Amino acid sequence: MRIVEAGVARHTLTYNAPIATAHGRITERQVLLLTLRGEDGHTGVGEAAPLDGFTREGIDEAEAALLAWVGEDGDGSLAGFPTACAAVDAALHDLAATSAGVPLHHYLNPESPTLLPVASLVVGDTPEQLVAAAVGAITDGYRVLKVKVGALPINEDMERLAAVRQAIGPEPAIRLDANGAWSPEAAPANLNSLAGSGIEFIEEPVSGIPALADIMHVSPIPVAADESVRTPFDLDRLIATGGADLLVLKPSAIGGISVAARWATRARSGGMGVVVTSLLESSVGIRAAAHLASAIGSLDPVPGLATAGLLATDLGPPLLPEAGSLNLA
Ligand code: OSB
Ligand code: MG
Repeated sequence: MRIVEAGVARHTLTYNAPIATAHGRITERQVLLLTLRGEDGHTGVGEAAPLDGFTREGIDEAEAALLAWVGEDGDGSLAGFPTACAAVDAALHDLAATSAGVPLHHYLNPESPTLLPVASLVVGDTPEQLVAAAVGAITDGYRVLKVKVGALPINEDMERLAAVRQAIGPEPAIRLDANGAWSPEAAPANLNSLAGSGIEFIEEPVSGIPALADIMHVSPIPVAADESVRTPFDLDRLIATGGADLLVLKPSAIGGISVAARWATRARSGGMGVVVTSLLESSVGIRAAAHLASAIGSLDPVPGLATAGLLATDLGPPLLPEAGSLNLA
């Protein structure tokens, strides 16, 4: 459809509590909202959400790329700007689905489910706060929790996880994310000490594809690659080295839902499972990722898309899970 109007606006997202990762604490960040209006009067929205340590470009570069794309100046190429590309891809898909009068996941795949169970990212500085968050998530209906590790000494992570497992019982799944914090030397022992808490998988226990491939063969916990894979070359390399059991797909970080769908096909044919997750962006970005997850049947492991509840300011209608699932109707 012909686009008759396009706008780019900067917004600040804030979080209810700082989110500690091994790359530092996330407290506040800027994102870009792209709004497109088609000649039929319908609008489509997409978000560009660069995040220090997780995306190649920053907010200024993403903004310049989007302005060049909507404007007449420059060639408007989005190559090299995956977060800007994700915004354009999402906005065009949103517009197409809205014009067709169907939810995006149905537009992409008429057989795809409307209810999407998701994992809850639970955060807490002290073991007590973490346990309270975990118990709260289980009470809310989540069956899968995610906990960040690697920012503290391993014995503290062990204690935190043992306390969470004790509090929630054996049934719910717990997945971990070390964001590449551990050295290749320390990782095997760390993985062995956490395995006792019954772990679904761990993202980025070490950093880089060669190190992931080495650790995967000795890890008692399935290994997922996330920020070590940011280009198609990385993906080819990961598949060729058999470097991970699972691939974490963040559409917002890798160029959007079309790119994520292609990478999912590649990863699956390489024998890997895929997990669609958020980049802690607003509900605009989470919504695109959720519809994609449904459309490609990325349901096991469940997507990590329950992060709108962590936002103190959001864009558009919040996409909040109910009883542990997102409703995409
Ligand atoms: O490493 O997975 C990550 C959010 C922003 C930046 C990096 C990451 C995340 C998440 C999203 O953890 C939540 C999830 O994966 O469940
Ligand atoms: Mg991760």
